[in-house]
Amino acid sequence: MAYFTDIPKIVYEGSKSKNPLAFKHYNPDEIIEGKTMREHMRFGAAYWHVMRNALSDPFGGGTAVMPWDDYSDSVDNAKKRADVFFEFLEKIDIDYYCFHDRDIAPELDDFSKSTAALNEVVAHLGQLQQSSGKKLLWGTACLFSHPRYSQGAGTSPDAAVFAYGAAQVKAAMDATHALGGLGYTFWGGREGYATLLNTDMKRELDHLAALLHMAVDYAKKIGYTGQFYIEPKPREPSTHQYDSDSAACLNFLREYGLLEHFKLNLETNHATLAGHTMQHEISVAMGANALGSIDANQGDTLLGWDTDQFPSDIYGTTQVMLKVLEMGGFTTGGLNFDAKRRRESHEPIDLFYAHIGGMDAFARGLKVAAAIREDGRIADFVKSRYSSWDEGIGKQIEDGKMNFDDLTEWVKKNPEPVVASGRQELMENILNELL
Ligand code: XLS
Ligand code: NI
Ligand code: NI
Repeated sequence: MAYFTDIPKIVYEGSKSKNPLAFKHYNPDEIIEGKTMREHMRFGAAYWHVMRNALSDPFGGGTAVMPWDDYSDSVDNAKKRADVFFEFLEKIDIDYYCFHDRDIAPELDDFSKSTAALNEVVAHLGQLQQSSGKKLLWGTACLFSHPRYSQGAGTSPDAAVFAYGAAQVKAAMDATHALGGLGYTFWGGREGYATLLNTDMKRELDHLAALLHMAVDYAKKIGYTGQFYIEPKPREPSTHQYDSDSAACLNFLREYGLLEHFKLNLETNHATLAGHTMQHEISVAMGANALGSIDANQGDTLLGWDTDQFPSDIYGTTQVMLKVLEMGGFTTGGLNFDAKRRRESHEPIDLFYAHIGGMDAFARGLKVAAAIREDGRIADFVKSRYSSWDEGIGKQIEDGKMNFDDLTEWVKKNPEPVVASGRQELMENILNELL
């Protein structure tokens, strides 16, 4: 049964179109820097936000109208939701999706029953993927909603909870593998602490690393070759989360010998919560060759929490796409809309408006980023700003040929340095000129 019968397949109509159900900038077949927009973006939809987010907030219950859902924990209901989700993917023209185990299938009253339900829904999703050509960008296990995880999963003080979490990850990895998932993500929702008065931080971190090592070993065992990701976030729900930002994640992965097995899945709103720009988070990850995938959303600077809004800020999408182009594009990753409608946007059609807006915002970002690269003035300025390192004393320092004594001698023989302007305003002017 079709649910979005009144909604046509969303197509590109160009920037003059006033049709709210059309792309104004996302033209999937348009070639930019030698690749189609579709290939650049690799858009994904988040099962949890599209199908399972009732749009509640701490002050009130859900508002979302979901006529297809009977709100039961039956496998049939779960399968019906999957059908509706694939109808949505088809109409919005999004090629990839992401899920948590507990979004796609119900958590029942014991582990084996939950896993059996998961496997049944996975078989159904496999058929839907087969007939539609849609692909799984990444899967993950929800190790933060159930009360057993209230004090963490991999970092729980209770070893029995760790064991449960590990078994759940194993089942979610099996599901991801069965569906040909390109990646598997760990977002440690409650892998952190509320107070150090009751916490053995070092021990918890050792345990988290042990969980990730077990996942790497299990992937080898079953022949799963997808990419593992960690998704940083500084807080919420935990007061302090161990994977707080790109730098903290990279340090953790290095310390525990995991860096070769993991990349980062970076989310814009999490960067904001960490007090960084997304561009900063991406740059840190790229410095370690560890940018894997992106959870595309944005926060609201007037609210201090993870509002998961659809991206509409074209400065933001431009900066993300500049970095993605600089990296040479995604390999396993993509732009997954980890974004939800506002509580007030409760009608099913709002799902379409929301994703159309996000896709168009990224399409504009891509076009502006490509224009900035073609224009070349910003890149030329950066190159010339560092040109003192290309020869003479700079080159010798970079080549490791200088020590403190050599540099002291050099300073004595040379005039006082005269630093050139950083030209921030000029750079901003050029960006705005091309926007
Ligand atoms: C929550 C996270 C979550 C992860 C997947 O803030 O963004 O949605 O992406 O567990
Ligand atoms: Ni996310
Ligand atoms: Ni988030």
